[in-house]
Amino acid sequence: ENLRVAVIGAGRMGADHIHRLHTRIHGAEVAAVVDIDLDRAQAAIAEIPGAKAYATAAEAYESGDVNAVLIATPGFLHEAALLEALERDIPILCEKPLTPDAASAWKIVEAEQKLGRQRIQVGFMRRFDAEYAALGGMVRSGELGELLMLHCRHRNPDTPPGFTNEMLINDSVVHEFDVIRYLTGEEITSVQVRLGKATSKAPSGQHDPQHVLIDTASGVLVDVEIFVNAQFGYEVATQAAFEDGIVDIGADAGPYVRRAGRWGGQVTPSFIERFGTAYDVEVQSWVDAALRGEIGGPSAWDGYATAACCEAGVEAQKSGERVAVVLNEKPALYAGGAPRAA
Ligand code: ISE
Repeated sequence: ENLRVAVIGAGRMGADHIHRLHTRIHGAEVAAVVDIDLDRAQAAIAEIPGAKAYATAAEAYESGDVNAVLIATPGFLHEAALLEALERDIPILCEKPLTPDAASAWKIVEAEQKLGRQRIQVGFMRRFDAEYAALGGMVRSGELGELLMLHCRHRNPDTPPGFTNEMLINDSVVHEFDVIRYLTGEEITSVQVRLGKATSKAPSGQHDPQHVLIDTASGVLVDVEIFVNAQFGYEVATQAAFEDGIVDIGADAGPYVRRAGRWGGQVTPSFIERFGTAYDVEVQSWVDAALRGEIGGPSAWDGYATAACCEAGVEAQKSGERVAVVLNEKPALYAGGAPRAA
């Protein structure tokens, strides 16, 4: 039978996933949307006959119409939503971060272990981006020799209301933490954050940009420019330095236009456009695996490991010191590692 999905959170990401599930994903349908703002919930399912809006997840689960859940609320609300979903023992796709810190993420890992099988896939969609997947293949094939360094640029035009200084790390750089683990196949061992001259375009409380220095277990040197009030548009790009070559991904694409004595093209406006196809591949991978009783991407362990990196990063923001990332023992449930994107 198809997945009948309850989408929790009808904000920008939830509404985009609802549209995706309804129009592009096969094997699943939107049965319910959950949001405390019922008007927003209703608006998100206006085009979906039969879908119902609820103020709480419990009501959606009790309706009997739901056999899977996509959690798209802000990260600080994920712990309660995940524990409630695990109680129902149904397939779960949880938008990143799993939770914002290591202790709460570990609670989720323990709860899933108690269930005895993996139900949680975490929404690190970059693993499903064609260029990141291809770069991962080059690392694994060894065709360019050993990977030595990664230079990451993560630029957002601006931030939504309530975006805190800590969220530069646990909501934005969290993607780099996961994709570094995915590309290298290793854990991250330390994080350092450098603060310099700040843009006047940042809302109060944010120090933007920041330069994040990251080491992996084998010593791959990573630097991340996180710049979330960059104004010009959205850019997520990575340059990988191997022993025998350099690989750049994330360059602007699209028509090169010459008109009225000028040339140019369009910069992607947001992650919705930059990673639209990656989200489609990610959600389809989740649905296909869930219909087999499996997960189709990053696991709760990946969510925990990145949460531990985020915690170290937030500490490093404050101290200016290089902070070690300390992980609990990886439970046997996750021994096989996250399935790799096709
Ligand atoms: C946002 O939540 C995302 O997931 C985007 O991919 C990322 O670029 C942005 O910085 C995050 O806040």
